[in-house]
Amino acid sequence: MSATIIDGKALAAQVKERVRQQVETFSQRPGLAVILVGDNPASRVYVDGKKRDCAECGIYSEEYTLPAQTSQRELLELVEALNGRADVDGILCQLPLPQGLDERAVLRAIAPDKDVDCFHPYNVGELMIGEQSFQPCTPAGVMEMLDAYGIDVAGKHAVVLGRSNIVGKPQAMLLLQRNATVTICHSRTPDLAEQCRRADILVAAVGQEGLVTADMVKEGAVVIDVAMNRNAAGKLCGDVCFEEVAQKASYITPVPGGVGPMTRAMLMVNTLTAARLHGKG
Ligand code: L34
Repeated sequence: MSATIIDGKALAAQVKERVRQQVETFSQRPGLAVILVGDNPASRVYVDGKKRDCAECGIYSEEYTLPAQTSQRELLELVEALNGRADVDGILCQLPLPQGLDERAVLRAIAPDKDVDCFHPYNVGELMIGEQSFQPCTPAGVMEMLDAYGIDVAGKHAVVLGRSNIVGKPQAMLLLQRNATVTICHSRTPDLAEQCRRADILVAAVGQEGLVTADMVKEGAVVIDVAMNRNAAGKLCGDVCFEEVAQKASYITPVPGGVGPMTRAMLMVNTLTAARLHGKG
């Protein structure tokens, strides 16, 4: 069997086109503020992509590029100022933050109704009870991919590799909301390969090149690769050994061109949602 490749780039374009059409019907333009602290080159690429997406969707965007030496206080003051602005519906502070800045405090400072990442504890709590306004972008992008390819989640066994607050944990929640039976595996899981082999849907979000090999995948499983690693040659790659796993899986996502563009597309959806919350729709 050779897997169908899930085209995240094409799907992201469709999602963004839907957002663009919605924006056209709004009385006021949705706005997104993106904060980038320090000079992480990967973050630079992602933030540039997000600004491009905003332009494509007709969403107003502004970027705040701050030096790595920025103080906690300055950063919190910026967030506060953005919280108070009616033209800014969404606020995103790109992670990771440089050493010395308190990520937790910054994420808590963003007004929950502008928290388009869905990282504020209030929104994380809402997600936990299934009443969320926002869905975290990367896990939501994965769900959108499954839906778009007609992959039924209910009753399936989903195995999530990784338990980060950004991906693993919220991904498990979204899968659970859709009636999957969910197993979360992590660095202390003793029988990782065995757990993976039980997965109908396997989501890898660890950040370790070559982690998922073909022997860990059940014949016909759906394999979603969330990771964004650079290999020794400087090439982007995920956690999954793509070529060999594609021989066994029914569906598989590539890196790049898979979950990454979908993460960005879902940010546009969340910004639209925020603008609706603010009465612009
Ligand atoms: N606050 N921080 C906050 N929100 C987020 O949602 C993120 N994330 C993660 C890192 N930090 C964050 C992102 O934006 C990861 N992430 C992200 C976004 C976009 C892409 C990858 C990760 C992406 O566009 N990937 C492209 C390739 C980009 C390249 O050439 O380097 C792809 O095709 O996968």
